Amino acid sequence: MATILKVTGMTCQHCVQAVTKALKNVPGVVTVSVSLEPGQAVVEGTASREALVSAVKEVGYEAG
Ligand SMILES: [Cu+2]
Repeated sequence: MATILKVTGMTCQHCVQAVTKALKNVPGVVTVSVSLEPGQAVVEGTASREALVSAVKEVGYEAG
């Protein structure tokens, strides 16, 4: 099941990598695809949307 998050605050590929890494560390996540433009993350796996959003916030970006 894919979860699509809108991610704001990313300005470059470094940000994309930081968000990708944070999401991959959430238990239950299988694959992560983050794009800068538009700011979005597509996450496959069993992690809850809530857990994904808080992982993104922890590294300094906004997600919803
Ligand atoms: Cu950046």
